[in-house]
Amino acid sequence: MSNQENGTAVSGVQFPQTANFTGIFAPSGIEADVPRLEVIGGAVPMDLAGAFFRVAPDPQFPPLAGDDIWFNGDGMVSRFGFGGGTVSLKQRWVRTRKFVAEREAGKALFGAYRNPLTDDPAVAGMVRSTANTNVIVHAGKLLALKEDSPPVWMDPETLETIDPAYTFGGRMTSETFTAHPKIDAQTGEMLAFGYAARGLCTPDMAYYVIDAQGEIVHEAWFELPYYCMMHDFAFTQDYVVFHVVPIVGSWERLHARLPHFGFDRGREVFLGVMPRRGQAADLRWFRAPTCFASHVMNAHNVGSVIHFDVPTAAGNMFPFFPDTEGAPFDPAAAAARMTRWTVDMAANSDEIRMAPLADLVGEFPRIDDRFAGLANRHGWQLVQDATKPVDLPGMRSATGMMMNTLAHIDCTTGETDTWWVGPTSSLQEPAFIPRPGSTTEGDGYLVVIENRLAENASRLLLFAALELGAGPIATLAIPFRIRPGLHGNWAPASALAA
Ligand code: V55
Ligand code: FE
Repeated sequence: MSNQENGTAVSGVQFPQTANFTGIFAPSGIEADVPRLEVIGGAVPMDLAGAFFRVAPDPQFPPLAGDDIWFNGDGMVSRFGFGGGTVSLKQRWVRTRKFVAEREAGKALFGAYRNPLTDDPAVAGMVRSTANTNVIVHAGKLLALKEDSPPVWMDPETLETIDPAYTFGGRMTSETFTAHPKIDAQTGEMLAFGYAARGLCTPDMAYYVIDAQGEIVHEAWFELPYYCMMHDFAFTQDYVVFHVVPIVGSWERLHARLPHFGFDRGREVFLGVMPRRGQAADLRWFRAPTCFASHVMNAHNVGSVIHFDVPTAAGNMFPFFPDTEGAPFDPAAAAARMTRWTVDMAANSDEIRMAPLADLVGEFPRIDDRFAGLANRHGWQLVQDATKPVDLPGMRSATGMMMNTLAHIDCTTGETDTWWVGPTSSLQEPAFIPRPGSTTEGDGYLVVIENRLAENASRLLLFAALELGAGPIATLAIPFRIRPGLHGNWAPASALAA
C-alpha cells in the first residue's frame, strides 16, 4: 500500500510546492486493496455486479522541469468492484514503459507534456504514454489510454499491466490511439482513431473499427485540415464524426519549449463526417467560425442529417494551453454550454448549424451508453454553478474546474434536474450504470467521486440516474484521498468474465 513496493525505495520524494502539486492536486501515490468500503449513508443495490474503472494522473516522481501540468501525471487506475451490496476498491499505477523506466532510475526521465525534446536521452524513442486519461473494457481487456500512444492492456480483475503498448496483434500501425474510443452497444464494436498517427505533430489520422472479439476489421487514413488536439469524437448508426477545434501544436512550439498546444482563435472549426466503413474519399468536412468543444455527449443521424451534441465554448477552456497570440485567459469565453451541431451530408452547404440544448455551464457529459449513436433522451454532466457559495480558503466561487453540481438533461424538453454537492466539495466525472435486467434508457444509476476539499478526503456516491435532485442513494467512505481524475467507465460482471 505504498509507492515502495517491488523493492525499489522511492525515498525523499519532494514535489514542487506549486498549484499543480499541492492541495487537491497533491500527488497520491497510493496503491491499495480495500475489500469493503464503509457505507455511511443509504445502501448499494444488492444486484449491482461489475466494476467502475477510472483513472487519474498521479505523478510517481517530481517533474524534470520543476513544475508540470496535471495532464502529464502517471496513470493511476481505481477499480470499484460492486457485488452483493458491497463495494471493494483496488488502486494501481499503470506499468507504462515510462513508469517502469523511471522507477528503475528512481527519478523522472520524461520531461514536458508531449515534448520529447525535454526528455533524458536515455529514453529517446520510447513510447511516452502515461495512460492517464481513460480506462475502458472491451473484448475482455481493460485498456488504459493516452491519446499520444497505443493502449495499455491491463487485467480487469487484478489491474496487472499485460502489454504497455498494445497494437491489436500488430494490426494497428497508427502510432497513437484515442483516449475516447466508442463502443456500439448494438454491435459490440469499438470505434476509435489515432491522430498524429504518423508521428508527433503530423496531420495524419487513422480510423479503426474493432469487432466485438477485439479484432481490427476496418481502417481508413486521412489528413486533418490542421494538426490539433483531436481529443474525442462521436458515431451514429451510419457515420463517424470528428470535430477539429483550434488547440494547435507544432515542432516550432516544442523547440521553443512552449506548451505542446496553444489556442489559435484565427482558425475555423471543422466537423468531418464519414460513413462507418468509409474511406478518405467518403469523408466530408463542414465548417464554422472558431469556438472550442472537447467531450461529446452523443450523436445520431436521421437519414443524411447528423446531430452532434457537445458542450461548446466561445474560446479556450484550457489555461495551461495558452492563446497563440498571447491573449489572456478569458473565463467567460471558457464557459461551455450543451450545444447541438447539425450538418447534412445531402446538402450543398458546408455550414455547421449550432443551437443550444441546455443553459448549464459545465463539461464531462455522459449518457446511458447502451444508447450511444442513437437519439438519446437522457444526458448527464458536471456543472459549475457560480451562484452557489464556496466555503474554501482562497476560492470564492465555482469557477475554473470547480465542478460543484451534477445535472441531468432531458434532451427532448431541455429540462434539467440538478444536485449541488455543497460549499466544500467538488465532483469528478460520473458514469452511468444500467440497472441489471433493464433495457429502458436511463433506468439505472450514476456513480461519481466526491472531492471533499476541506478535509482532503474522497467519497463514492451513487444516485438513481433520473432522480438526481433527491440526492445520493448510497454514500461510501474511501479511506484515502483519490486524486482528481479524468474519465472512467462501468463494466458489468458479464464483461469482466469474458
Ligand atoms: C485531455 C486530457 C489529457 C490529454 C489531452 O481534454 C486532453 C482532456 C489527461 O490528459 O493528454
Ligand atoms: Fe477526455
